[in-house]
Parts: sequence; C-alpha cells; structure tokens
Amino acid sequence: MIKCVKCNAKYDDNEVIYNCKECGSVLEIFVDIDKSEVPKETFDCRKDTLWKYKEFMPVDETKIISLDEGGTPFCKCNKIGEELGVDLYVKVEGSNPTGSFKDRGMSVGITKASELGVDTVGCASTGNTSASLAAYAARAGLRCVVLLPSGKVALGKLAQAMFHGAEVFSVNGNFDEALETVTALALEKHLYLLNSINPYRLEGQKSIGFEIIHELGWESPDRIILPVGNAGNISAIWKGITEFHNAGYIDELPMMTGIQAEGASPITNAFRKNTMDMVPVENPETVATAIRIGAPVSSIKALRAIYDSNGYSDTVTDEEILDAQKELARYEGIGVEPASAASIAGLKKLVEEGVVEKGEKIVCIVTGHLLKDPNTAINACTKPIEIDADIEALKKVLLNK
Ligand code: AN7
Repeated sequence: MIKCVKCNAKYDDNEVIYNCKECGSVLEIFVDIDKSEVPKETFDCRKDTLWKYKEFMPVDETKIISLDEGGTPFCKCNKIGEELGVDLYVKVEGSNPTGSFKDRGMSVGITKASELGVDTVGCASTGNTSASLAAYAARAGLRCVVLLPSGKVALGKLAQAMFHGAEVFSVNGNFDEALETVTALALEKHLYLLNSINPYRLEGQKSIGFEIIHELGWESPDRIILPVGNAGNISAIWKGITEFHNAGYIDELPMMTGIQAEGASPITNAFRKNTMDMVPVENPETVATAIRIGAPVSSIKALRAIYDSNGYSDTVTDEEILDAQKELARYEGIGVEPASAASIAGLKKLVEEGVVEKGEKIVCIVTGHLLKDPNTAINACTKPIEIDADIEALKKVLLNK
C-alpha cells in the first residue's frame, strides 16, 4: 500500500503516483513485518546484497533487477575515531556497482518499473542518480532519459550516464529546475520518474539502515551521520531502522544527524528554527555538487526523521568538506567524493561543539566513490614530479627530501 505521509490517504501499490492527490504531500510505502513472521535469523545465510532483506522489499520477487548492490564495507575507523574520542564506523557506499548508494534505490525502483511494464524511465540528477539509473535501465532494457544541471556534474558521473546509453540532456538551470522539468514530463506520463520522490526508491535505500543494525549484531548505533541533499537517503535509512524496531529486532534507535553544505542548507535552516517548514534556498552553491540542491523533495520525511530520533542537523563549509575528504583518504584509506565527506566534516564539527558526546558509537555514511569527481581530487593535490626513467634522477629527488 502507498500512503501519504501527511494526510494518510491510501493508494494501490500499482498506481503510478508521486504526490498525494488529496493534499499534494509526499508518499511512502507501508511495510509492516513482525519478528514472529520473519525471525532475524532468516537473513543470516543469504547472499550479501540488499535482497537479503527481500521480505521488507515491496516488489514482485520474480521480477528483480539487480547488480548485487548493497552488502557494502563497514569499516571501523580507529585513527579518526580516537582523535575525536568516539567509536567510529564508516559505511562505504562507493563500493556499490556504479559507485554510490543510489544503486540500492534503483534496484528496487527499476524492479517496480519492470513490474509496471513501463518502457521509459527518467530522472533529474546532480550526477549519481543518473549514473545509477542509466546502468539499471540498461540491465532492464528500458529507455532512459536524464536531465543534468549544465556544467555542475562531476566527470565520472557524466561518463557513466552517457556510456550506459542514457539520453542525456544538459539543462540551463540548477538541479531543482531540472527536476521540475522532468517531473512535468512524468506527470504527462511520458516516462516513469525515478527520482527519490518515487517512494519505491527509498525502499531500496532503507537497506543501509538494515545492514548497519545487522552488522552491529542487532544493535543500534548511538548516531548515524550523513550528507543531505534531496533528503531521500536520511528519510530512507530512518524508515528502515524504524521497520526493524517495529519488527522487534532492536530496542534502541539512533539519532539521525543530517549534514548540509553551507551554501545549500534548507533542511538545517528549518532545524535551527525548530520547524517543519522548509524554505527553499534560491541559488544553492557548493564544491560538493552532489548535494547542490535548494528545494529537497523529501524535506518533510527528513525533518521528521531528525525530530523523531532526537537527532540534529548542521552545515559545513566547502573547506571543511575538502579537509575531511583528504583526512579520510590519508588516514583511513577510504576514497570518497566531496559530498560524502560532509558526514565526517559534520562529525568533527559536532564533537567540537559538544553535540556529539565522547564515547558515542557513530556510523558515518560515505555516499559516493572518490573517482566520481576526479577533477576535485586532482586539484587538491600537488602535481606529480617529472623525471627521466633513470635511478639516479629518481634518487636525487626522493632521497634529498
Ligand atoms: C554522493 O544524484 O541528488 O539527500 O541527483 O550523490 O538522498 O539526496 C545525489 C545526492 C549525498 C544526497 N551524497 O542524498 C542525484 C542526487 C551523494 C549524492 C547525496 C547525493 P539525498
């Protein structure tokens, strides 16, 4: 069943609908499972993908389109953790098939598209959604249309969307405007929209929450910190964890902590005013182009997740993002794109401010791979030193240092 998050209006699972017909709000899929029906041992001996939790995935099991997404690394990060005085784990979503967490949502979203029998799918994207959709549409044999904000999509993501055969449009405008355009096309039924306004997307992404709980031995961390752009992922993870809680697998819940870039922070602005009313940011700007979003469609769900979990939201500067990206790469060997590093930058800031307490068990979600944005990585480094292919020349530079 599809349900409106605001007025509780209900819709059939197979209705193609993106907003409530009664009140215009966003929708979610109602899933209610109890441990008496599905004991947690059910998940133990299955292949390590998100479909391990298929009982919680509201799609036709015989139609699954998958690239074995999910089951991503869960790395203990002792160096950064000890420096900050917390017990730190990093969930490495860059290890998904196309290099970001979006693959989880696309696997379920494209499975639903196949179930519905649509022939064309589409999205607007700051990059990762389009890369993922292009790959999963290819696998399902569907036509794929993507709209990207001109000049603001990192190179790796653009390469992926193009190479997997999507029809790529470069829009004169930002992500929010591109999304408005493609949504209008979807409402005229020319394509099936697979942005996170489509509630099936979040059903896949909630598996990040499942995996964290499972990995920690059926316990909740104290806090989950992640970057927030369109605000789908924080909503999805909270939904997943709430479902595991309702099923009776866990007793505690984590504080959901959403980090935004200073130049694109409508969710944090609302949190600071302690309101549910998100005011869009007109000209969002940040080096973390993935989260360069001014009007997040899932703001209601995200703010609920933050308030209901006694969580928090804060901003970080571009400089703090790039510093954290480098620290993660240099101290822990984990290469992430700038947006992902907002979680680590946010953790550092919240420790300094005393919001995060010493000894907390914290999971930071790093959402996309370093190679997504090679230009930003290269610009942050000094150039390689040119030498002749000669041991003396090499020694001269290397040993004189
Ligand atoms: C690496 O690809 O919105 O808060 O169009 O690529 O769920 O939007 C990407 C978002 C964080 C924010 N980290 O997640 C898109 C897009 C990375 C991202 C986010 C994105 P949401």
